[in-house]
Amino acid sequence: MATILAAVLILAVLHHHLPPAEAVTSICSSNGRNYTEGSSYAVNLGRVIDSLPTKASSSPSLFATATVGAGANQTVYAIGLCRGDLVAYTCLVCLRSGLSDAKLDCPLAMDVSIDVADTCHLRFSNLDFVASTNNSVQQAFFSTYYPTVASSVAGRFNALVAQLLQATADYAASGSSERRFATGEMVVDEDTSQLGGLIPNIFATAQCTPDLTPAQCGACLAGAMAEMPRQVFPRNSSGASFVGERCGLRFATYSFYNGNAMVQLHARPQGKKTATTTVLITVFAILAELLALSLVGFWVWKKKSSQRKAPLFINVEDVENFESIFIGLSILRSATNNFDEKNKLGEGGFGAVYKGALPDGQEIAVKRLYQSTKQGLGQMKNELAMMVKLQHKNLVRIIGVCLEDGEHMLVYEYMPNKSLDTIIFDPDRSVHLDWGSRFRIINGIARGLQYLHEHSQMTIVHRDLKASNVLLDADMKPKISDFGLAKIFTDDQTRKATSLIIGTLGYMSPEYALRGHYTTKLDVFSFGILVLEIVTGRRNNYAVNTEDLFSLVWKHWVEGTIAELSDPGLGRHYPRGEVLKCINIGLLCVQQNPTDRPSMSTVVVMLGSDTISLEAPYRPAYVLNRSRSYIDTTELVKEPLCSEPQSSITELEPR
Ligand code: ACK
Repeated sequence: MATILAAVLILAVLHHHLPPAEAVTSICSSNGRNYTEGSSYAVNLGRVIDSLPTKASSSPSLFATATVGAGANQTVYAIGLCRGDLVAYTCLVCLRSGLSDAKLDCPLAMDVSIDVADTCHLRFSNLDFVASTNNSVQQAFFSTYYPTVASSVAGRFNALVAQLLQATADYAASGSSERRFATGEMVVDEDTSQLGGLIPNIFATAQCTPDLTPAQCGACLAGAMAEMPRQVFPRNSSGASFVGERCGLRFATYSFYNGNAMVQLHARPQGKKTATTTVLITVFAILAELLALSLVGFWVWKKKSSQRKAPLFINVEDVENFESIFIGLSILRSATNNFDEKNKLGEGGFGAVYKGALPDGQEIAVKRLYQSTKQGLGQMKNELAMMVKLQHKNLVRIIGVCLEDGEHMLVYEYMPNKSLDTIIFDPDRSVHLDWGSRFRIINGIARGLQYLHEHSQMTIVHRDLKASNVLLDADMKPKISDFGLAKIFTDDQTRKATSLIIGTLGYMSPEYALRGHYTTKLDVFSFGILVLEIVTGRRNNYAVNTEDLFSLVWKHWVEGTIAELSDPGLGRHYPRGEVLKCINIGLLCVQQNPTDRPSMSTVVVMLGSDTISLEAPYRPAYVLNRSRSYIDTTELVKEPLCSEPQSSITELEPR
């Protein structure tokens, strides 16, 4: 219990101070104008979407503008800019995924500004903002992975950040780099431990659109810098990005850019007052490095950056409001009418879930752990640890925790449309799920997984993705839930193995089911099954010994009769090309060899593009050694594992 509390306290500290952040942030402009499908604006926007990513990524400055069409509210103005340390391919993938996100996040909006994981920036609008050098639509973002700085050292930390940003901004604006981009590092040699917290090295980037003159760039960055004391510094955040149309700044306590810092500062112990500035003119070296990196794809880059962990320098004593994540038992009792059976939503691994409403009216789902299941407790702890660190629109949000009177409960946002399996496998409900909704659900799940695998500061494998672990909100947006089995991969791990295979039979990849090996490709496999289930409305009923769904799909795929398999609930009117694309992607995801399965980033790009030609899948093969002992999480409620020795879930070193 003490350990749980300690973990919870630390996690609570993190949670309380971290505002939600997502890998892709789309700002649907408040000018509020929408276009209609088929309008000139829609056609022109389609042209921009098709051309802008290629144009920007193939330009040496990784920047492009577009003006397509003529006439008010028919012309589309757009810009696309990638971070200056990227290579063309990474830039292309980033811009494409940003635009496909924009269509999902701001459907039919005429004016959208998009920031993709601090990696590229886009805006399109019916207004001619391209001619102006105003840094409009500027906003500060705070990622979930920036821990809070202990308040006793925050003043010093912010001062160092300001110094570093200024030097980096000056260098970007100086015109030394064609890309109007600079990277910086503050090497902190001072020991501030007596103040109650250590300050790690700080990293920064500054960038303007390359069409600005050095003076315009300097003025733009100065404007962004001026916002820092108001928008950023009061939050005591160890990182932030300040993004605008024409220029932006970012800092963090881990290196998030490629190559060496162009500007390096040294912070020496205070009193000596010798902050020396060494500007390293390393442009040629960096260009050479970028060239060498040019064959490395987006996922590799993201993985590399995700492996650089933000150092933790939180001072627990320093945080006043850690209680905020705790919700009192009495509150939850009254929220659920004393856990009335009528409020029971169902039972999941290790506990029952109840619907409730907090005093402020917020609807919640309370997962109440069955008493004394050691493994259940482990999973709950795991889930809590994951969920407070992860925030994404396609992951279910945790609201609080209750640990009173021997009760262990997790409180989530309530998802009124229940889990996906209650719809897609129910002929009465599935008729109401048209193709558009299904495609949005597939996209959302893909993005949630992409975030887990590649966009967060850690690599996380969910390990139990299935239709019943995808919940649907009021707008039928999907959110991945149940992180009890999820695992974090550390820096040097690309694969893990476990002696106890826990998961759900129909969704397990062969290498996991047979040998306990798992990588992110385990989730990709489960995702593939899920896609095939969503398209066909059929369950992959491996567990009951019927034909595997993917064998059935494969048979129809090669015979060219796949239409026979699509869910009758879809009716006759659905875009056949998109359905076929999803089946193709589903089949690629369930390839026997994990390396033949695409990464989730690739899946997201494939889903968002109508022009990329997909690889043809090999025949998916699956051999399950039934003599191995499995624990199917769907069975856990009926067979609680109270006596399961803790050692059996210890991870083994990769073989
Ligand atoms: O399929 P369902 O209706 O959706 O039944 C299961 C049940 O609890 C056991 O897991 C439901 N459930 C779980 N979490 C939530 C949530 N956050 N909001 C609504 N229902 C939930 C799930």
